[in-house]
Amino acid sequence: MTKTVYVLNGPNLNLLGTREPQVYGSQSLADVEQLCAAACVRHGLALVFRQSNHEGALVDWIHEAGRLHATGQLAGVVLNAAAYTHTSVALLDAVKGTGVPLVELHISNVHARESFRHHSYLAAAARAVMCGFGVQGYALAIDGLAQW
Ligand code: CA2
Repeated sequence: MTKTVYVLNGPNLNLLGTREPQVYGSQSLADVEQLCAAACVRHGLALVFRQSNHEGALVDWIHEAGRLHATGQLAGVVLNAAAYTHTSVALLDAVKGTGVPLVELHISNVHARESFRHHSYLAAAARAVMCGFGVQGYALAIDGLAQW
């Protein structure tokens, strides 16, 4: 049975490649989706790739992934919750409530940036945390969860 990877992206990541290239690089979110698709092909996984600027949409998609997890059809969730990483108890509760195996991902090294980016509500519920590899981190995260 083919398992599915959910790659979920939070607020403002639709702007990727348009501004702040020194922090986030110059590739667009569509380019990131291609990186993820290629990684999934390598591992024989199906891909669901989404972005939203709305916290509740991200919660709903974690629940959706949780239903696949309950039936053994989920490989894992790669979540770049963007700014919600640093604010959202709702996303933490969604991950805990569904039990989805989570990779928390950041394009930049959040620990080398402003102190408000150093704390993550999600890290406590994540199976792995990755940051600082640029957009290539998405493919590395899929490579990692494919071994779970
Ligand atoms: O490094 C990351 O991936 C972040 O999750 C990105 C978030 C930031 O709030 C986190 O602290 C770290 C910001 C995403 C906004 O992305 C933009 C990309 C290009 C232009 C403007 C925003």
